[in-house]
Amino acid sequence: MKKIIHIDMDYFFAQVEELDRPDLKHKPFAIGGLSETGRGVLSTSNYIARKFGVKSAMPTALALKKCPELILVRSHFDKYRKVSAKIFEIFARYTTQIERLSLDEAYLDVTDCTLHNNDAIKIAKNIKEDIFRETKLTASAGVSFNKLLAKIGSDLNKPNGLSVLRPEGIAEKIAHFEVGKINGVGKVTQEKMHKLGLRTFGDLQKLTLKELVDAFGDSGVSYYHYCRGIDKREVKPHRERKSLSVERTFHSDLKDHEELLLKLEHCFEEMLDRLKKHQDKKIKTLFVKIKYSDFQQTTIEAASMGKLKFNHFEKLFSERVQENDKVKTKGVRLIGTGVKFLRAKNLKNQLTFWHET
Ligand code: TTP
Ligand code: MG
Repeated sequence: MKKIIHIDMDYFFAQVEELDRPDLKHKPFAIGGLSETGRGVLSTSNYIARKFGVKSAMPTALALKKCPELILVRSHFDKYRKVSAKIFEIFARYTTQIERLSLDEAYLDVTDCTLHNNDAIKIAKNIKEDIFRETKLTASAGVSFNKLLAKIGSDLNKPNGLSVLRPEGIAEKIAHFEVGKINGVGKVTQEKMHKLGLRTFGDLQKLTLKELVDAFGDSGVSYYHYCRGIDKREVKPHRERKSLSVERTFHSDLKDHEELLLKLEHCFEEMLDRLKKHQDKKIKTLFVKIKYSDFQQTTIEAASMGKLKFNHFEKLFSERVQENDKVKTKGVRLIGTGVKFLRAKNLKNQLTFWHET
């Protein structure tokens, strides 16, 4: 049987900000802001603000309605990256089997860890203590025999919690858990389950495999096992994403400069949208990719110049077109914009994490 720990920092961005602003500790506050247009969403909030119904990803304006006293604090990703690097360095003292889920969250497979008599609960306690000693921040941990239950466990008594879910009689023990706790059951699936009268793991346990597959497709197989506390997924040491790009291929080769710029701008807009998920990473390089009608391909790169703007990409493209007129003679079959992220540092133990420049 495997020994898995899931660690998740408590109100992460907000807790980090508290280190520099102890005055915030007893007040409701959130990370995020209002743009000039009155829009903007919160990254997270402290537990005092949560009592008012303030949540991650909530529009700031709505959060202020729920909690007029809410103090808004700007985010400082460099600080969060530094703390994140520290906690992953701590994890690496215990195992090389680390799967990074985000800046503040990871699965650790400690099945082969020789420290603390290979006692997973003691290991989790020690990790939490190391984190607190070295960062002054609290984390919550879940200890169990698979990923699903370790993750559920870390959320059971946040903040500063440690929960253990043992294998004996597990299906009964988890029968009262809400279906939303299942990995991959998001809002949409949750609503679908609710409509079918499925609110808890116990409700799911009453269905046959076939009934679950009929209702939820392939995912139904996972739900069948998850609702009984069975999860065979391995902890996968994380490979850091190195770049992100969006490209378009055309049915007929394009030659018109203005038209190509328009397509390039569409790529850029979609890329901006997809980059929202990667705000924790630093962008090192911008690039434009062109594939000509004869399949010859070229990439034009430049160092990042702060805030991403379309005219940086436009310039890269236009300069290349001026240099050689393949665009006009051959035509273009694919165009795209992309960014490369600051490279993750490769440590002795193969763990990658972010370092500051
Ligand atoms: P979470 O671990 O989901 O939340 P949290 O650490 O703030 O609070 P909890 O105690 O419940 O674990 O996310 C970690 C950080 O990721 C969070 O501090 C801010 C960021 N984040 C966003 O920017 N937007 C989001 O929608 C979410 C969920 C998180
Ligand atoms: Mg967290």
